[in-house]
Amino acid sequence: MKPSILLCGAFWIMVTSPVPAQPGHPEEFQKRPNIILIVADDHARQAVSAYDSTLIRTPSIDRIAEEGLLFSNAFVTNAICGPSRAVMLTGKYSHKNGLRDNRDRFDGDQPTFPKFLQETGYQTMVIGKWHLRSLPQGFDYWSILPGQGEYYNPRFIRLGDTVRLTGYVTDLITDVAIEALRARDSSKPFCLLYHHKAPHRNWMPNIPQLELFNDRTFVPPENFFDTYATRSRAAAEQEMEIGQHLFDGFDLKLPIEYVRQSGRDTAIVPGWDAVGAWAATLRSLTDHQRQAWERAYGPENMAFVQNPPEGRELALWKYQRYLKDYLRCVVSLDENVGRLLAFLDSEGLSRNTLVVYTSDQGFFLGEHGWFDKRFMYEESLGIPLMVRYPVGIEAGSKSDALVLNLDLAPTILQLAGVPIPEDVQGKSLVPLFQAEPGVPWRSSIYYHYYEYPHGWHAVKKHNGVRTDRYKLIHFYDDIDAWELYDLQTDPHEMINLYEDPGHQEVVGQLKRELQKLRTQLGDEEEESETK
Ligand SMILES: [Ca+2]
Repeated sequence: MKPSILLCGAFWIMVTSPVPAQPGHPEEFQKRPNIILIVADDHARQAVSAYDSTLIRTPSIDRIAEEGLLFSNAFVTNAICGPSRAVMLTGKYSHKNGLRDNRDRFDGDQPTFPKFLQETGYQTMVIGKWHLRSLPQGFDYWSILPGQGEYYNPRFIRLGDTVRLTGYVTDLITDVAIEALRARDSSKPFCLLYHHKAPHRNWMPNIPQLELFNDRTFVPPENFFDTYATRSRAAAEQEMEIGQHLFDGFDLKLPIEYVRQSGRDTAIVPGWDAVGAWAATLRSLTDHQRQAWERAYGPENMAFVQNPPEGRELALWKYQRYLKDYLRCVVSLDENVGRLLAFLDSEGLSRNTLVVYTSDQGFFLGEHGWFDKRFMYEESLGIPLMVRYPVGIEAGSKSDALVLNLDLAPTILQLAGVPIPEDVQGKSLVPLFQAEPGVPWRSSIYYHYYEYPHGWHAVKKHNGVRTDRYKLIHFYDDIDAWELYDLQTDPHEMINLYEDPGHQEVVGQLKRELQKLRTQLGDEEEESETK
């Protein structure tokens, strides 16, 4: 065990915090903090105004950063849903926690941070998205969405019993979370995993947001019509283009009769009944909900059906519909985060509660022409990450350290005063809570994506390394291709420099770094899988 992690969190805060102790409240420095881990699903940094206010304002989420610490270089180790959640729970890479892709089932018998907290006196709860196939372990209370969950009138599995609630999923997850906090055992610190479905596909907004942005036309990213020149065929061979791979019904909400007649949706993902899924979703709405939807989408849908755009115009039409629905879901998410923060204020809990906001990965909002995630490119690799902990973090702090979702478990354990097990691969972020220069930190991150050829969107297996300036990616399996990007001169990753004579030294350094990380982290399986 490393010496630094023997320090209990509360003690560490007492000895190193530059935040002065509040007169009359010395006891709060002795307390174990409450913990709330907010995880959105597929929430891109481009849609969090603390990072970028071009598309949208997210005042409640931003509040966490304004009153705490914003990480500008936070990433995932494997940009896909279930695997990222498993990484957060265990502090271990996918090859160690066993959940490499969404097909795998999480082995709930393994150690997780909620289990350690529960064993050491925390009241532990998980509410909302879970998506790990096995049921939660290590929680005193849980109420989770089955699988991907539903936006309207969703089912929850509450301590093993399935119940269906009427309403909108983001509101309901918040209602259940606040209810659970009200009913908590206040003699114990609590740890709440507050996990949203939004803004995951199929981006169904809540009724109050259905017509939001109707008067706006969003400007697509400059590389929306990317031709994938200079890159390996991995980029060109994906199946996640807004222009081609969104379902007309399930994703774009075009009328079901039109979708049935065109027959296009049935060919996009063979074996998945996209039309049936959309019809079932519409049937699950109440009369009131269906009428609101008809009012909101009806006129624009009618105009589309009467005169369908083609070619580039069609791709741009899809981009507007996709992005607006995505952002509408984010607005509701932001409002509900605001509700939870207001509840903490009203209960006097804000000061001694660590609040973390993040997403299970980033997302493409039209960059390279795409939706979805998976690639090691910046938009899906990067995540929003901000932490608020007034006892130990000065408001308005910022960090550009290379941090990972892998680091959340050890961070939470340290703050809770629980020794971090030696086999945890993440690093506690607590040393970064104080804006002191010279904190020893990692200079590169390691990434590995596995879901190919099974699974959706045809993104090839790849691993890679990213430093503060460069990124080297190796696509393997039915391909053997390398890509190198200079993020300083090419932040949108359009120019693959792998073959560039001027970059061979960098290539060599990064290959050595990649090999070093794979050895250190015990991830040597790639060769045996390469065909
Ligand atoms: Ca996700």
